[in-house]
Amino acid sequence: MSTPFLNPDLIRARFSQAMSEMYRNEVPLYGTLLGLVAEVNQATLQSSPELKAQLENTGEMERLDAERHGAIRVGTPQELATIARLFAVMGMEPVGYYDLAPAGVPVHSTAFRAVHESSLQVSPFRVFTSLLRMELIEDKELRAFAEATLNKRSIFTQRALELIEQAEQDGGLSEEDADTFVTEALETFRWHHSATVSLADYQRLLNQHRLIADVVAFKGPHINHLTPRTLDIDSIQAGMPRHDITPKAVIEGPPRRHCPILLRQTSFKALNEAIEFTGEEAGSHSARFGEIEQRGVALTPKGRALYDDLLNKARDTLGAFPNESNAADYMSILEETFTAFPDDYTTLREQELAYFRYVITDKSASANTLEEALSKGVIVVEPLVYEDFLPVSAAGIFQSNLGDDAQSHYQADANRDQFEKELGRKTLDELALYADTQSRSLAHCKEVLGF
Ligand code: OOG
Ligand code: NI
Repeated sequence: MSTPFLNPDLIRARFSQAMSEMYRNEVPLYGTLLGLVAEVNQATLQSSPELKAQLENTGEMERLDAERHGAIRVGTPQELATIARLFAVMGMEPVGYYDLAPAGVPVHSTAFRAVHESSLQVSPFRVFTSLLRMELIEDKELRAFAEATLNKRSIFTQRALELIEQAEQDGGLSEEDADTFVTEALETFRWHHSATVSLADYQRLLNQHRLIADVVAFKGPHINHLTPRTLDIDSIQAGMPRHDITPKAVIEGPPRRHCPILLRQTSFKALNEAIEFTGEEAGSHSARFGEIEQRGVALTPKGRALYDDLLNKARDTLGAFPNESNAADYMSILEETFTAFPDDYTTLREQELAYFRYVITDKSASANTLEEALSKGVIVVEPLVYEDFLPVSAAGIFQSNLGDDAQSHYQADANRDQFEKELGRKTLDELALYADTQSRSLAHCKEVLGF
């Protein structure tokens, strides 16, 4: 039966495309970056037929060019709860909880994304969404000012709010309404050249924390970066200076490997942009930056524990926060430390370190056990791509564009319960989602081959 509604996955795909176009117009350097990424991806596919085949088999090839994530920072629980409803219209749910306070950033976050493998294939678009932790503004008077300022703003258009409600009540949006929704929703993420506060108040907020000024002083949660996916992040890191882009000192995440795991990321510094403050005072603000990511296989809890352990070891060995002066040392320590992490898919699977999709190659064949089917080649395994984020890496990305003054630590504890209360629902456990996808693929194989 056909429904009168446009599939939420297609709304998300259209929204992601519209967001990319808006950002390309607003930040031309993002367009430059997309060009570089397309060039490197092309070259990587040409030189690695094995990788090309893997991406074709898993359907990742089709999503590669459309693949990106973005990030926003909201100011109040109401904004967070409504953002969750807005993303739900596009089939995006809050996955994971990230506490950034230990890294000196006064926010906690989740990632809105599609959760089912078939939806991810249509559009893997994700938005890393942070909520300002008001209680971490130490200066009471400034906190009251921030609260009052945020309570005055409304970050959604009237029409967007109406369409969210309509989608909730009717169970979806017609194609025409969906297109209006995309246009209206986009307004929330737009950059504004004018601030809602005076230059003096902006500076008071900035002195407390650059991120607090970014959240409080503007009309809405402008998208602060959009991140394309590359197949070779080391080439991008090396290629950026040739395009007059200066990358951050180190690539976050695991080192370069034969079988990529989790997520590697690099970024370039935020642009300094002219802003008009209230009273027609001229000033500037930097918030928007560029980022590139390379995704690898999702890890099981056991694999993730090993990753966290090795990353901590590498950082302890370095004995300092990775920066320009120790970047080469850090990269070689990281490679050396991660030799303890198996680097072939067979071992990763056998030791239950990573998640895979089981795919039948010959439906007419028979097998008595999974291992038999695998050894006969009747079933092959393909790595499941990691769809989420990494807290230590996210902290590094925040810090690279917030400046050195942000390398403090907040003493506050993580507060997932509070976050979920304000969000209006629970966040999903990302590891359970990968386990579900893996078991669905296995169940299908068993059903067809009858073992
Ligand atoms: C988000 C930083 C984190 C990532 O990819 O880890 C992030 C922000 O700066 O708002 O985007
Ligand atoms: Ni990012």
